[in-house]
Amino acid sequence: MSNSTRVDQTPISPNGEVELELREWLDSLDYVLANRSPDQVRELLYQLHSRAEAAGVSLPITAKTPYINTIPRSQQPPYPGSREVERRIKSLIRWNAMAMVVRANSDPASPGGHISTFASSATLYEVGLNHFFRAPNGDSSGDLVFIQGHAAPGMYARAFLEGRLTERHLDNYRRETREGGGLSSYPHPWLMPDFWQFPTVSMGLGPIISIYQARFNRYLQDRGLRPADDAKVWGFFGDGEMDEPESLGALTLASREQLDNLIWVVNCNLQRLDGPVRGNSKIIQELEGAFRGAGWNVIKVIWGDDWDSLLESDDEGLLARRMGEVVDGEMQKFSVSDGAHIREQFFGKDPRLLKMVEHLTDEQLAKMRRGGHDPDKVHAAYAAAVKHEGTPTVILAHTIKGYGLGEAGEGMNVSHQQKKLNEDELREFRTRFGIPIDDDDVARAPFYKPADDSEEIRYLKERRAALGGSLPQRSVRARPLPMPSEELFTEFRDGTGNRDMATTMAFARVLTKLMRDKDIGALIVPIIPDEARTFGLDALFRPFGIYAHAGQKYEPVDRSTLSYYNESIDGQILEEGINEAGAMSSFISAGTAYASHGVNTIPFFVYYSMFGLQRIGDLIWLAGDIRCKGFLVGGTAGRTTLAGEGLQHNDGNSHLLAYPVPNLVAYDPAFAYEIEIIIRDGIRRMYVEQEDVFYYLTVENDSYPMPAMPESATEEGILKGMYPFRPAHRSRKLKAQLFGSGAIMNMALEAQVLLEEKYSVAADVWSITSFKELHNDGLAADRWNRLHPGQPRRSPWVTECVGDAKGVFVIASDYVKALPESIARWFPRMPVSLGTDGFGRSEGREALRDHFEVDARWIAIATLSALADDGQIGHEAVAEAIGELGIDPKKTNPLTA
Ligand SMILES: Cc1ncc(C[n+]2csc(CCOP(=O)(O)OP(=O)(O)O)c2C)c(N)n1
Ligand SMILES: [Mg+2]
Repeated sequence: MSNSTRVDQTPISPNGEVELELREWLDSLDYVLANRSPDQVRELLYQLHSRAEAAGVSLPITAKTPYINTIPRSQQPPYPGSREVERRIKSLIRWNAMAMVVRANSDPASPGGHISTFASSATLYEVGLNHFFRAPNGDSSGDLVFIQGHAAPGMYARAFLEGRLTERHLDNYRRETREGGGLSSYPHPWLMPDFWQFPTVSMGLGPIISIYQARFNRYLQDRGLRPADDAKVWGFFGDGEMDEPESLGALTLASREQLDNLIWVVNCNLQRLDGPVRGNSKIIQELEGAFRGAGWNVIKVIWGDDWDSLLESDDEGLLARRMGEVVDGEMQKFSVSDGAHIREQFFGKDPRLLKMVEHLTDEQLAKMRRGGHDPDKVHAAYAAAVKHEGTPTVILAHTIKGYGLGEAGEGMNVSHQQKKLNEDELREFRTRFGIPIDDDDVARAPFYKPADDSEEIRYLKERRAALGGSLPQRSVRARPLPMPSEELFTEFRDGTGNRDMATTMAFARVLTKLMRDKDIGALIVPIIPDEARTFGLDALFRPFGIYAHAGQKYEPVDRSTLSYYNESIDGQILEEGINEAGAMSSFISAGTAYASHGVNTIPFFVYYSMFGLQRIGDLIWLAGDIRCKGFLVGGTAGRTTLAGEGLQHNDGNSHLLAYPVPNLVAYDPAFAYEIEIIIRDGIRRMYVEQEDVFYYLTVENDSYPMPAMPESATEEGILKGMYPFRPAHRSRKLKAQLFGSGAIMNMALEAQVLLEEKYSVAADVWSITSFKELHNDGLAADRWNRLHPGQPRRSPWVTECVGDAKGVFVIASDYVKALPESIARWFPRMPVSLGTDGFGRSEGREALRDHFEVDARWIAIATLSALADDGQIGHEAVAEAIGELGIDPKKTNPLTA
């Protein structure tokens, strides 16, 4: 090895004198280690450290410990099971997992798959599944286990041995549409709702949601919604995955909240997809520093038992130092090198190290395992983690990517993409893991399952039975809710008279009533990332409390005010701070409690609408996959309705971004009664009918008198996305249909008056509550018609509503024009779309609506222009109106402004 790769070149003993002193100090330490308790030794070291600091000798601040196992052999508990039978089971699982991927790749469709992740983590899972992870059983929710997405083949292979999956399932891995059902590439509850609990394959999301899941489990207990238990959340993640900001972003929350119900296992195979995670340094050490610094209990599992005696005889710490100085890029090389190379390059650094291993053959040296492949070491770490109190634990387990694949990819940079094994490689794998498959057969990579009464299968089943059942496993444990009282949703049917009210206030009112309801109240989980005061939800602080496991250890400065910051252990509100990703993670935990805990909690996550679908869109996608329920509420919505805040805050995008999430039902309501009806129907669909959908609702801070629900309106229309709100006051020759959405509805109503009074156009006004619902409905009708030729046509709801409507059509919303465009083809003639494409501005509402061309005047001009195009009026009339209404035709296009 070249000198340049050494991390620390300070010699341990520059001269004999210092060496002697060191010896004496170490002897003293050995003495107290042998005769005092660990606490006493700790105190002694602390005093020494303080004395040195006081004398001006500061030690570098480091949260890192030497590059050796945290748990020495002397503290390892005995292994509770049969290592031999478990090894055989694990080999069978390894084989079948590998065979699945290899066979999938001989399929002409070549659907791919990954071998190397599970190959590196098989021991980590098997020790857990044989001895630790408890399945939901009876009243107990069991442990919640997040499985690394790319390790999915290992879980399928195990379920195959258990008899939960058939050979056909395995053959249909990544061929999900095949007859008999297939297996999804990765953990997706949407695709395999009885099997997978947590989607984990978008890296970084599993880590953050697991933290909030552990916290939510506490919340349920602290609020008396679940009995207290010792269940754990286990999170298995990749070392490369730790680079995602979401992975490490919430570590301090976990320690602050003392989540000792949370255990992470980071599979440190030192590799990601393209190459080493940290070629030039050490990922395990870096992570140890980050986790310890964040207050976690860190257990390093680096070396297997064949290193124990070497480390025990390493009196001078030479070996530990050598282990600590080898960078990961080189460590990866050692994992694939022969013994002679390891002897020369690793131990050859110091003659004393060479001497340590002179009794070992090259073959023995090459076989010395990493800790993550040693069940004893892994078991010791898990046993310590489940016992640990007061903080979360992370286990940093050193493994080798592609372990067992031999030449085919073990420890190689290409390992992650390795999907094929040639015949020799298959034979070698088979022999190494002792799978009873003949030479003639091995090339087919057949699946192998021993008889049901074989020792392996019996053992595997017995272990799972003792732990409550199979894992992974998902089931809906909650019973449907009864429909909440109708009174909760009728306050605004008659409007607010002359009293101004914003839709945000109307929403806050509905939420408060729900929370006060004796039946459903306790199930409501309001989640707010530091914007409660913005949305007027601070009034909830005092009566309902902000959840804090520690209670409130201080008197809040605003104690004397009505909406003081009231933290309490059974507080109902989750106030997440400036942290939309964390708040969304809480939403997901609360919105899936119907499955994971059998509790129908109903989350309402209220946030600045621009920081939702845009900022944390991938978490919202995950919420769809995991069949999350609840209401996302985008406050201060609408590009022109939120005044002053400007480009980064003015949301005209989110409703378009809601389109691709298939089970997200999105509404942009204008009036209070619409909100009541939408929320009531949401609760009915999600919690009474148990549909796997969730809701997105935008609310705004523009205040105006909330009208009574007009006679023309129907609940069906409100929920389907469109209904007639106000017909023209009188009949005219010129006719128009105006459509408004959200706060822009008021602009359409103003335009109605303007058109009638100034331009003799009779306009009917419609409220559009959901472009997305109208779009989906139209697509479904089109599809049905296409597939049922000759049968009576189905009409989209849009056509149903406006098929016979007269005149020209103009649609205006506070969102991008793609929304009205998406429903345009179901109108009897092409409508004009007005919307807010372009970057926002800090301005007042009126100026913004002029800038984006969505105010009453612009709606009127669009109407007149359409009438002129239709030959009903002259173009000069439009030109005149443009002048009259003070519209500047030379104004720049807001799209590019
Ligand atoms: C957000 C995201 N980006 C990229 C990927 C593609 N990807 C899948 S696995 C992988 C490498 C994973 O490395 P690591 O976390 O170390 O896991 P290992 O397989 O080594 O255990 C990448 C980049 C992804 N799944 N998600
Ligand atoms: Mg890795």
